[in-house]
Amino acid sequence: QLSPETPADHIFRSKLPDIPISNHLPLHTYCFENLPSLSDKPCLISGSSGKIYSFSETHLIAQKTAAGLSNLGIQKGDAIMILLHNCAEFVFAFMGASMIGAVSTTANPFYTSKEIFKQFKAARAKLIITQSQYVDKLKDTNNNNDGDENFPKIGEDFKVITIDDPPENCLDFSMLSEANENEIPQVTIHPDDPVALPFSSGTTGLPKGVVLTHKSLITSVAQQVDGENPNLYLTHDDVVLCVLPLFHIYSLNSVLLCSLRAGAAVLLMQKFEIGTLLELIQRHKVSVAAVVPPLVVLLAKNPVVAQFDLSSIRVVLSGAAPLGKELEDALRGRVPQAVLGQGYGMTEAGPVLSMCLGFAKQPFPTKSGSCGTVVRNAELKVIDPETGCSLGYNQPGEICIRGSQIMKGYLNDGVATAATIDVEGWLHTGDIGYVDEDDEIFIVDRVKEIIKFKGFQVPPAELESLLISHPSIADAAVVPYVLSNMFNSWLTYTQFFFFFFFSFKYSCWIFV
Ligand code: 4UU
Repeated sequence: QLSPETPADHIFRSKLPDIPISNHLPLHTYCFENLPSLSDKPCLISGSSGKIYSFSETHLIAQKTAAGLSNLGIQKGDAIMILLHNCAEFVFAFMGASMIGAVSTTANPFYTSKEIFKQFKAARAKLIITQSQYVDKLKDTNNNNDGDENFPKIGEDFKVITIDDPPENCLDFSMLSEANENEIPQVTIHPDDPVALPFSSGTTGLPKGVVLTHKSLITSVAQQVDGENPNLYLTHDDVVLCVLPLFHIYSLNSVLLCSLRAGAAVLLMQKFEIGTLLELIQRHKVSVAAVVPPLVVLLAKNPVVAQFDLSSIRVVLSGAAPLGKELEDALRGRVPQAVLGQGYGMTEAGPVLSMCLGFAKQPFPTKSGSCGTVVRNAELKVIDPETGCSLGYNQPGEICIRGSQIMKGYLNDGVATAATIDVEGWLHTGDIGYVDEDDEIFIVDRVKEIIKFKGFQVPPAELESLLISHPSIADAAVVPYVLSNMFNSWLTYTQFFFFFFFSFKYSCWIFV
């Protein structure tokens, strides 16, 4: 509903018609809705071991994991932390938690002890699922946490489960995956209950918990893969590359959840190595590759790529950072048979705002450099950052999105939520872009603080607070500075000016 002050809002919509979305269901029920017709089809393929889990096996182990989590005392509304690289156990844990109405907060296993516990405490998590090699970071040793007396202790204050041989006081993942699936407690899940809690700093400040509900994630997945003409057409015969980390919402949503829903197989790669990646693409005939621009650089420019057969790839989806036309053209030379395009996402937006319509079942022509068209069942507007007035075609301004897919809000942070989602339900992205006359979105700049490195968020506020905790540092400002492609885009031009501005103001430079 429009308020009287904004009668002339120019709202952009998808070229695809709206569809009915089953967002009254719990996420796991929605994702496995087509299980009867998929049962023996490959669902998860482990890149390292070659082990294949069918859809029915994946569903059953997720159910067992749900029962196992419940046996360990995890109840509806509780949070668990998944601190894993891509592996089948990640999927069992995430879906298992959903089945008992619990929430998964996902984190990078490479985080420092401090980073992990900041998120762990903010999420009030009760349990961590990880690998034995990271357990040392979960102990109060090596002054990890400045001698904090309230530092939580493994086994006493929280449980640690490892997917390999458990160290002292930790439990083996088989405690979960071999539990009796008939012991899953009966829970009623409301569409507005949280299911995922990724952390993001959004447009400003430190990382905050982003509350994504069953409804938001189902809506986002449906916007991509449901309907007679899905925006991202995935079939039962597709093998989707999962090299981007599942702890980030891009891979969790657009790779894992979309593939589960659409009945495509997911090829899980635990860690990135170019030779192994190419070998796996060739061996498993990967047909859909979700990537980020630094990976596009490798695929487009690394000479080793020419030695592999990549002819199975029919779709390359790039997202999380800008992809220049030159790079896209260079990649086209390597995979001439594939449709290349972008998705544009933001954790808080559920995350997908727009997706290339060249990926649709009945595709539309698209331009390189575009981030796609706004997803269906959603509204997008571009506003003048000064006046807040909505702008028409080809006029750059702040991109805002509205729809059932966006986050419920930041965890326990009403102020930050109100600064991001306005009273009319518009989520303000902090990205500057425009929509051209063919409804394609182009991002040209950012008005938010966040720096992105290899598609990952680097919140300047976090580095600044770390710097000023040093007794000899009075104040600090962290700005991005990309030497190699400084003159390639308007984005980096702006960064360049910022860099000079701060260089004069402060005498200490941090390069990100
Ligand atoms: C220019 O990066 C993400 C999510 C990305 C995503 C998800 C599902 C991409 C495709 C997909 O299918 O989330 P965050 O929260 O880590 O970072 C959000 C920010 C955006 O606000 C924007 O500044 O990352 C930037 N960004 C992009 N920038 C994301 N995608 C793009 C893009 N081009 N394609």
